[in-house]
Amino acid sequence: MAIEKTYNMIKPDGVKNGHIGEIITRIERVGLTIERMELAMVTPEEAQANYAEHEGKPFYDGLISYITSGPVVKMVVSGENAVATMRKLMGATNCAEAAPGTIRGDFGLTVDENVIHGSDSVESAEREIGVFFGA
Ligand code: DAT
Ligand code: MG
Repeated sequence: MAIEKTYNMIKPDGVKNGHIGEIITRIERVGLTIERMELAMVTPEEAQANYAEHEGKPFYDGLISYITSGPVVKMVVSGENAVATMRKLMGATNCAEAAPGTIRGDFGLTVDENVIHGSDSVESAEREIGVFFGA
């Protein structure tokens, strides 16, 4: 058991399609705590830093232009096993494969507009929180 922090972000399609409230409800309902939250545009610099591991992949340019295309909701979420718990709530990367009842399964249809971002480890979370909220 471990109290962790994770970085989550409701992506431009989630904001545009009006799912902010429902997603926040799911995070609170499971018992996690939203420590910080801000509606903002992602800058190209932040996008490149967040997705550095995907540079050079065929979907990279589309990913950067999508994530910078409209406002997002940036969040620091904390609680017991927060990283894995948020990944479970999010569902599989491709919305078409994400189970019903998950955020991606319920609010998206494709892999390139998949509603929400979540850190994949405690180490990634620390780095991503630094990118989006500063040290
Ligand atoms: P996750 O967001 O589940 O951690 P990831 O880190 O592998 O997934 O990829 C980051 C984002 O890149 C993902 O949320 C959507 C996009 N992406 C991943 N694979 C893709 C693909 N094959 N085609 C288009 N976009 C993709
Ligand atoms: Mg990832």
